[in-house]
Amino acid sequence: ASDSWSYSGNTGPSYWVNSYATCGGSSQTPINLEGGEYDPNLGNITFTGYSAADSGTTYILENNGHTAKVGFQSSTSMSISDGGLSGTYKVLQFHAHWGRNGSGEGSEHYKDGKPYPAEIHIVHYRNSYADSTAAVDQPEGLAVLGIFLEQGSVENTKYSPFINALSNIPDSGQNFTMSGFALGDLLPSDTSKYFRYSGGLTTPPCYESIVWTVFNEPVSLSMTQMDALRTLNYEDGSTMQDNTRPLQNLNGRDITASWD
Ligand code: 1SD
Ligand code: ZN
Repeated sequence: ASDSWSYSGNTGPSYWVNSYATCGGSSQTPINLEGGEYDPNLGNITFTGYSAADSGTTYILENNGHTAKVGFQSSTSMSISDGGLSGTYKVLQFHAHWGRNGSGEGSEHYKDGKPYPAEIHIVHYRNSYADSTAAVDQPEGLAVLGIFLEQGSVENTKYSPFINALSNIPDSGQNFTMSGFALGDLLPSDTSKYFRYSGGLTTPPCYESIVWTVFNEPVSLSMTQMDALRTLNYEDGSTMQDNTRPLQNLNGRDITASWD
């Protein structure tokens, strides 16, 4: 990627605000998720088209210099609704953030003051907009699902299509057309328990346009699967890791929870 921002040095997170003023806003992401107040209006999210591969779109895996991302064409039928969302949101892409090993920090959100070693983001845009570009800077234009990853002792075969394809995109700018798989395979088994708050993109230009949902239950990957993320390289050839923005201030925002 030829973007001028990165995760370290003089183009790192503390400098983003110089080129992207919104990164200095008061509703930024990520945050520590703690003390969420039960909101009975946050019922189960409805996942449409998540349970099988979508034959109407292509799954394009890309090393964009900041993350490993799987992008979908606008023809996808995959979407989410309900769960307190005001409308239907179509899937755009998913990607990951991770640290330097499988046991330490690496997630963007924290839970109760603690990070997980990695985090998946499934990005959706509101279907009342013509496309994701129109939605990306609008209030509630995007809805992102955050999934904490932890390291366990067994291979998670549901994640294998994504993890095993990473070997095709070691370097920035590379992409690879994957076989389809069920997006629902990325979700934790219990999707009824989640946190909700208003925030933004964790990357420049940091638009405050995201309805954030972060699931309480993490998903477990094996050490080998976690390590596969670190076989990718940044544009300068160094190992892609610690692609996480530091915690941002809550500034009085409400964090709500879907469960008691
Ligand atoms: O980092 C992603 C960025 O790549 C883009 O997908 C953006 C939405 O357009 O979202 C951020 S994030 O907040 O999901 N990390
Ligand atoms: Zn992200």
